[in-house]
Amino acid sequence: MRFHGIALLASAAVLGACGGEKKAATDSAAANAAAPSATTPAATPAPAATTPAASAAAAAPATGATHEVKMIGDASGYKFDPASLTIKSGDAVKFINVSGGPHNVTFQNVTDAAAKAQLDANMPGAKMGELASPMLMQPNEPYVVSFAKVPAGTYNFICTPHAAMNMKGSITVQ
Ligand SMILES: [Cu+2]
Repeated sequence: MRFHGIALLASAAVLGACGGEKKAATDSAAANAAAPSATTPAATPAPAATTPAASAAAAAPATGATHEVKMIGDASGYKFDPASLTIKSGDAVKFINVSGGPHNVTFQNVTDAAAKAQLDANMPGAKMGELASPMLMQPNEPYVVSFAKVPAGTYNFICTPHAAMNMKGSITVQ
């Protein structure tokens, strides 16, 4: 509301005595003020009040080492290799579609709202959904996830198309 007040003052100062223009600005400001509550009544109050950190998450570039995790589908089965690894805060993990794709990486059961928001923000590309990477279609196609600003903890993930074949893993951030 403060913004609209300032905008109106600015309009009045610039437009001076031009009554018609001033009225148009007033109508426009009124429409803008009314729009959010009319279109998104449920979403407006909750995020700001309960999850300020989550709503503010932005992609955080990695500042440490990059660890490789191969995505494999062959005669031995479907797996991430290594299936579990421990990294430091600020490191990144590069998933590589080695064989048997398409594969993806989908993190599951991330219950902490801030962790979920940061991890999701750190996952680039046209994702399949929240915490779900795009499908890696090409051989040797990489997908890099930064764990910068992701809180310490263990993050479990699956490959969505091969979940039934037990293609899963975990990353522990120290
Ligand atoms: Cu897979």
